[in-house]
Amino acid sequence: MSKLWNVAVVGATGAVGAQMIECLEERSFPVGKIKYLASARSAGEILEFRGKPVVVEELTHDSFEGIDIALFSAGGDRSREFCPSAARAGAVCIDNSSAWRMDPDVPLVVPEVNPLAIAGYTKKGIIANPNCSTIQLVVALKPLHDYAAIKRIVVSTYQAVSGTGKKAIEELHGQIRSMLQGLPADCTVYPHRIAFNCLPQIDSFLENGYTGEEMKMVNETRKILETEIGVTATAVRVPVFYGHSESVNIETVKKITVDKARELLKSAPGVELVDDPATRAYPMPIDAAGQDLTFVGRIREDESIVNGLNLWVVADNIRKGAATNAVQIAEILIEKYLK
Ligand code: 25A
Ligand code: L14
Repeated sequence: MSKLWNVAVVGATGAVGAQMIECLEERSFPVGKIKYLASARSAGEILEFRGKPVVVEELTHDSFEGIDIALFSAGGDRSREFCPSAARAGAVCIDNSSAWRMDPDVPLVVPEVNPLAIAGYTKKGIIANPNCSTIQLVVALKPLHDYAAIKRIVVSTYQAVSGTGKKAIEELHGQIRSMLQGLPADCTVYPHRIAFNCLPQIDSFLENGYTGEEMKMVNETRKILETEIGVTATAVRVPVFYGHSESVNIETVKKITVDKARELLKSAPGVELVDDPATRAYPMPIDAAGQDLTFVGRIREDESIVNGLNLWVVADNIRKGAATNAVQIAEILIEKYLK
């Protein structure tokens, strides 16, 4: 029998943590011992792994003895504080938060795009999972970039509330229920009502007028594609539960026709082409939810420039945008690097 690995899920009670557990189960990850960690608030709660009960423990600096792989999704502050302890105890951390992504000694990995970067994990014992919006963007653009060399990316996102976690999912449910009864909607997670609305703010505003989410897409895309490509982003929250959508415009060095783009995307890893205007087939969050692929459609030439293309890209933000990507990294790690 092949080797089994001891895995800790940090933030096991959250939206992403729960999906990480499900991905480990679905993908038959060779788990030996499993450990669920969260805040003191959730300690003692009983969750399951492969049908057996697992008690949630409080995350402490001593949580990682004997752990081989630690999947983190409990917010950036916890990752900053606890990834170094986990790494010291010998665990490789795969971190979903933004804490380590731009650290030059931490690889930022999307398995379909830059799997070889994983080798850099030895420097700090940490591998960063990119922002959800960045992951689906680079999965769709990598084959086009390899063929035609992208010079500039203009992206606008339409992001689901699940990205913010469980409380935001509950907030949208609650607001819809209240409004249908003619009652006022409570806003606690977001600064304005999200039900039947769009919020052009994700994360806080920075000095340059962009939001944190927008600048993550700029910086992380460049780090993953290893270029100084021009990237500009507008990130918008929409009243969707699961699945981020993106309107993407690219300018390339070499000409790329719609047919060529379709051909490249048809055989691209992790991509499903859904692009048949005649039958009104295009990617939508209701179809992407629960899936691990990145869906691409609405491919058109940008007729306002010489070499330009428009596309529409949709993926499940909690799966490919977070949990699935992290478990895929763990799969490569045990196959190629850990002994
Ligand atoms: O800082 P970042 O990187 O920007 O990330 C911020 C948040 O974004 C989500 C994730 O939320 C994270 O907290 N996130 C991160 N990466 C993401 C990605 N790639 C991402 N979302 C999408 N894509 P989440 O809801 O998914 O998960 C939160 C988890 O973190 C645990 N946690 C919080 N503080 C902790 C901690 N774990 C250890 N130590 C700490 N100090 C959290 O566990 C959850 O698992 P919990 O025990 O705090 O919460 C369990 C339940 O309690 C509810 N709850 C939360 N806060 C309160 C609360 N109840 C009462 N009072 C509160 N103040 C939660 O709803 C949960 O059900
Ligand atoms: O940086 O609120 O991965 O939708 C992902 C979810 C940032 C917030 C990250 C959201 C987070 C984002």
